[in-house]
Amino acid sequence: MITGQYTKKDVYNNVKSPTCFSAKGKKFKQMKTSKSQELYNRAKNFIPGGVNSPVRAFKGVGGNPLFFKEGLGPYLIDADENRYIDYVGAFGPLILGHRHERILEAIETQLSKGIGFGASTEAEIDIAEKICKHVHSIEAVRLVTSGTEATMSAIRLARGFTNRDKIVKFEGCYHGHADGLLVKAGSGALTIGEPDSLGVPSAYTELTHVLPYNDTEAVEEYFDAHGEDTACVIVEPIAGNMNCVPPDISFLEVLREQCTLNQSVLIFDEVMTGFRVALGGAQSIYGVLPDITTLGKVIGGGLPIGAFGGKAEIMEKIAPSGAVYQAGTLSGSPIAVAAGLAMLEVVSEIGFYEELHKKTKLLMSGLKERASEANVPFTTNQVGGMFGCFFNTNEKVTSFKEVMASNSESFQTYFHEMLSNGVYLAPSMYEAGFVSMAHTMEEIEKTLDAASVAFRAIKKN
Ligand code: KE4
Repeated sequence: MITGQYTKKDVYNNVKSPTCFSAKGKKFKQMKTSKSQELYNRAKNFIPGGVNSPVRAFKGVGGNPLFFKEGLGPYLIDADENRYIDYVGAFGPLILGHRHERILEAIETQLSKGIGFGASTEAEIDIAEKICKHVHSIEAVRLVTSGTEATMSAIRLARGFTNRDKIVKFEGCYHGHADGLLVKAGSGALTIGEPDSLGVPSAYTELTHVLPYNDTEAVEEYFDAHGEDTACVIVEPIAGNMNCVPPDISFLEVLREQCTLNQSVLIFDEVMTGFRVALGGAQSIYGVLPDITTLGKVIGGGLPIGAFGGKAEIMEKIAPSGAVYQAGTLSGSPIAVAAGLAMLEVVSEIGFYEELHKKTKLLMSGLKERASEANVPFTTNQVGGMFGCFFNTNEKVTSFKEVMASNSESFQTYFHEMLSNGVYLAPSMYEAGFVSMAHTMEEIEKTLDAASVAFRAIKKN
């Protein structure tokens, strides 16, 4: 069994947990979070909104954000020494859990040789080779330092390759905060109710066409009208920023067909799904290959990284081999690459994704069981170790409209009940959840007990 490299005693000995639950999931005590509150008040003096990324501010769930000080395996420990089972995993990168031995070792080894050189290293070739090996549509890849840089660069490349300006994205999908992509965006933009950001010139957004996710007719109609002016389509092959909404296979197939027909570039934004749902990413599950893939999160082992890669004939347009400029001071950071290489080694072990899928499936079916025991309308979506939970319906959720119909009230109760029972979920009903390889049956059982308390609280409201 591949698990996180931490021992239970590390978690239980050095952290007192004021919250635990009886076998029946009865909550004993509330969390004390005064230290987080104090830090939040201090943070607001120096940081806009007191956070360095909007979704962390708890705007989507109410209350004040927690400040964390430590992670260990599947656990997070906050400033008040409360311990939580973590299903955020830094929003996807920590597929092995916190402080995995192999990642720490790789970072320490690299640190002993140097942090960065502003010049090329052999390890960058190694990770590029691995990415090309595992993601079959990628023949050449450029490393950057965030998902936003990856998608922004991929779009510039698609425009430079096709000499066209129009782009297509999908409502509720989030591709980072580059100007032209902050149009009906998901994730934090949706959470704080600003899917279209202030400060983005209309000249940018006029070039961005937004279509409904999973709507093949809308795609065909769009291409009939604008196909020859369209540089690219960018899509999350599994939407993870309007909660978790898997694609209808026909949707991805029509995108591929229409882009080929119209010589537009198909970009799969796999920043979240890359090496998360399968070794070859979402594209290897659905059997639809894009022209460019963007990556991030998992490939950096938790350190700042992004990447965009694809067909050699497209990638060679990128400077210095081509005329599409793109650059980055810390691109290919030796520390991030060392962590990423260690990560890719562990996730490519036989049976890794099958085991992660199995654990996540157990959690999903357990949640549905507990919800129906409490008579709460509830459903889940899952792909590999990535999942989404929806209230107010027992039907499968396949579109942005259905996500928006999900009950935010119930989600907020659920979030806070789970939190006070030692389970940390993303503080927004528009985020996906993540199980890591460090989560064991013990954490899943405890999560389900906490969920029983939460579903009963929803029923009572
Ligand atoms: P970053 O620039 O945040 O590294 O990546 C942007 C991005 C691009 N594409 C996809 C599919 C993504 O999910 C993301 C970032 N994901 C969000 C979580 N849903 C980041 C969390 C945050 O904004 O704090």
